Amino acid sequence: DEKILAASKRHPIVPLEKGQLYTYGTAGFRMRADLLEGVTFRVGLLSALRSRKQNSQAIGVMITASHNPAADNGVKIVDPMGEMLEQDWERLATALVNSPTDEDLVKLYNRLATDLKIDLGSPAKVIYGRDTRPSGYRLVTALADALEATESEYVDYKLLTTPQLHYLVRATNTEGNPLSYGEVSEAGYYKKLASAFVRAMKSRKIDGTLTVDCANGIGGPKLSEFLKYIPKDKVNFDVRVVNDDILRPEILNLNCGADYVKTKQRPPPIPKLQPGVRTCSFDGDADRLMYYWIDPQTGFFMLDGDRISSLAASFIGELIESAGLKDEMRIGVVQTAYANGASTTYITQHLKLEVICTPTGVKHLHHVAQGFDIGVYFEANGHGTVLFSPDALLAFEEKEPQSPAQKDALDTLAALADLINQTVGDALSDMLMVEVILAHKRWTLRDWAMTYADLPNRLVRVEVGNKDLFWTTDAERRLSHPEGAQEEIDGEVKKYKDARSFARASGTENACRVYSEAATRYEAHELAERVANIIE
Ligand code: NG1
Ligand code: ZN
Repeated sequence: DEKILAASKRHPIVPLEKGQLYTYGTAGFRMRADLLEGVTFRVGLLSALRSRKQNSQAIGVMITASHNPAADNGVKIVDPMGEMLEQDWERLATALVNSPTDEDLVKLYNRLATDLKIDLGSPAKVIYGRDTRPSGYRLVTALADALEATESEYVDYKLLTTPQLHYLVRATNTEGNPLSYGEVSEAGYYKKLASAFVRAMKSRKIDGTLTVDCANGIGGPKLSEFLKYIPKDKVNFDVRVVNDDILRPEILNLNCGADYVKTKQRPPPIPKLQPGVRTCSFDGDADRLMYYWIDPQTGFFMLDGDRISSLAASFIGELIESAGLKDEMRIGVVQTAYANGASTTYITQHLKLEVICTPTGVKHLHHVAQGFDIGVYFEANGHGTVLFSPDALLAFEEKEPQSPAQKDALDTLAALADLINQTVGDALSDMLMVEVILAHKRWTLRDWAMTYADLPNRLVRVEVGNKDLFWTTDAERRLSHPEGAQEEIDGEVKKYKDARSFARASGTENACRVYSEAATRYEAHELAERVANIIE
């Protein structure tokens, strides 16, 4: 206790304004970096408890604020199989971090150990990494102090993308067993992806150059490193890495990256995008992906998370059919209320696949996707992945192919299951998946874009006095509180053809968001304004 107390005094928590709490939200604790040192120390204490509770398996801690500005940072915990922290423990994280004094902190730490029957004498292991933010170094020092004080073993992987840390956690905990996820090293991650990429391509050709905008974040150097692992004689993958300057931290996510492209609906101004060039953007910690190009005839066109999701679902659906596994495999797509209605219609009516809608936040989507043999999930913002069940993996390995075409389909499915990050959305892995699919289908981005036409839509942020007054039901598509608000929204929606609109409190900002879709751009905008007026 004395060690923890002394260490805690070196990393004091900054008191927030009266009535405000630090909260473990969808992305862990995320805020201005200068508030985070004490928070990170306390997260270190919790991760040590979590490891001891999970039979001494390794727990991950990632220091990143993703697509947020350079002055922010964040800290989140990764569970043993590389998944997000179990929801019940988010409450514990919030409680521990908000302990008013160092003494209260130690008391609560011990109480949690007693209540949860955690043996503080058992071994604990925590592994961690950080993105390129300059504040990250100070934060991992606080984290290491907590791990020293709790006598936990730890490994500092230094600079990593968020999905790499998730990979390393799972690889660490499956090392040497039949379900091994891969070599426990950053190189192991590259080797696994490169080998799966080559197998999935199987001498198919990739057309032209792919330009990758790395948001001036950690994705830049990691992508360049990965490219060295691709055998040039097996795959012709011509990549141009841009916005990969991590030496000037102030330009991280500035006028570039997946979030910029999605919210501004335009390409980064630098480097100037030439018409016809296939391009994609990562976000600052490389877990989100957006594809786009400038069509010489029609201008800028963006392929977001909904498009990646429907592309993956359509391709995997076809492979399952060719592999003769259609009757055994349940394929499903998981979306949130922000998915464009046209994508949902395309997946259900054209691809004839099941779609489930969940609340915002990838942990919800991930959880539902695990219920399928093959579960495809993406948020419209480009964060997502495809999950394969143990039964699906076994079928790809063990089914006796009846024809060369069937064998090819089974091999491609097995390669995809290795290529696609099974722990969390991963921009690098998702990008390779998209490249594989386009090469197999011999599609350009234009062909991909032709699959369906998005409904005109609008997303607005609305400042409200108290966002906690807004309660939702039906996967956030309807308001149950304040009373009468939903009836008013319904009244407005009814006035438009093919329209849909909903309002909800943001989980990451102090505001509400209103989303609307309608038959024309003008109507979608007008409807959003009207619903925003109801909420204000
Ligand atoms: P909130 O602030 O709860 O709307 C946003 C994104 C989510 C998700 C989280 C975490 C939108 C509309 N919402 O959530 O998709 O990614 O941030 O990063 O894009
Ligand atoms: Zn991110």
